[in-house]
Amino acid sequence: MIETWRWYGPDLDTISLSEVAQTGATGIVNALHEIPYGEVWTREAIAARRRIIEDTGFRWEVVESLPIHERIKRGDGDLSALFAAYRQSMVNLAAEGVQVICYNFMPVLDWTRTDLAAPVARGGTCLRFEAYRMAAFEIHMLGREGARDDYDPEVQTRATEWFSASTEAEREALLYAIMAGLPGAFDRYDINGLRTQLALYDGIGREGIRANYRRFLEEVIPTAEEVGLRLCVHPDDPPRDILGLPRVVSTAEDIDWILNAVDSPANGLTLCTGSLGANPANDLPAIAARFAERIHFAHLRNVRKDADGSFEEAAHLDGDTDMVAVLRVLLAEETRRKAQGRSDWSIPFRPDHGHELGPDIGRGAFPGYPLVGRLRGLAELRGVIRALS
Ligand code: CS2
Ligand code: MN
Repeated sequence: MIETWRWYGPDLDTISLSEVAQTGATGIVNALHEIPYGEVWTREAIAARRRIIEDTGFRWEVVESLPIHERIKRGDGDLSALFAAYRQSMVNLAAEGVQVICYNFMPVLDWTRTDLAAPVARGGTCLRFEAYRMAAFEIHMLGREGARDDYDPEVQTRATEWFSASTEAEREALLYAIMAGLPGAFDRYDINGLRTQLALYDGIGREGIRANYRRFLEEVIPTAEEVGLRLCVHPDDPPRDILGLPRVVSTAEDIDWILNAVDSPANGLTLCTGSLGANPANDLPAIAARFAERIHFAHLRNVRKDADGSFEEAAHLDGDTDMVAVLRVLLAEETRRKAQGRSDWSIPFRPDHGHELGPDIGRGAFPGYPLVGRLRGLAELRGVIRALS
């Protein structure tokens, strides 16, 4: 397995590549976050970033993400220029030697949490999704019609209690946490902005989003095949509908649909054990085994779930997912690829999120992306991999 580290680039990340080098990771996961969604990543811009990465002794293993414009997800209007731009960025990345592209197909928001610094029992903080806080946001702050139907009466009662007692600052913090999932160059909405974005999805429905997704795959996968790229979709986080938006990358059935919509090795999966793991129906070792051939990238992270749909990010080997079993599946897949004579048999993975620990606190890393917390995760995973190999 190739040990990688997500780095947000020279302008956005507070962690330097020389610090990343000390973690032992050899690969970098990076994106040109400064380029607005829908615009071409030029060969020059990619080459400049690549030089920075390679000059510090790393390889740029994976792009995360090459973002998909909301209009593509909504199937809105003439999309030919957007598809052409996406393909051109892919061609430019391939020309610069980057072979794996991670993306997601979540409408409006990327990952969603209600607490960015929830306390962990022995100290440090983690990201947490609290059902009643999400309910408070949707029902009392956003005023989304139908939101009540998504929550148990008990959760609704707690939501009302929280909201009635909350200060302006606490509500602001909740909005900020919910909007925090999109680091880099992105739109961060206020309540009205979010309402507007949600309204644009009115009437599209699950089948509509799936149709738009199929169209995207049909537009880009042939190019990926031509230039030797592997695309890999990142699952929804959390893996269920939120804010009334249908999500189509949440379960084994969804993944099966996607991989068959355009049946090509270039159409693959980012196995994010943390995202998928937040849905009790998702059996991670089973999902890893079922789709092993198409896993081009792994995000390894663990979650601990509560009965009401809340969950928090546990340490990498704790939580509800059997990480050792997942790694056993991935290592077996590598052996299979090697036996086929593939030169790209080794699967890149990264510790996807970590707790803020000790010196991380107050350092201002992107939520989920501190130095020490991720180093702890990487080191634990490295130990499991070494032992299983
Ligand atoms: C990441 C996602 O921080 C995370 O949880 O795994 O934000 C991921 O980068 C995107 O969904 C991929 O497009
Ligand atoms: Mn992930």
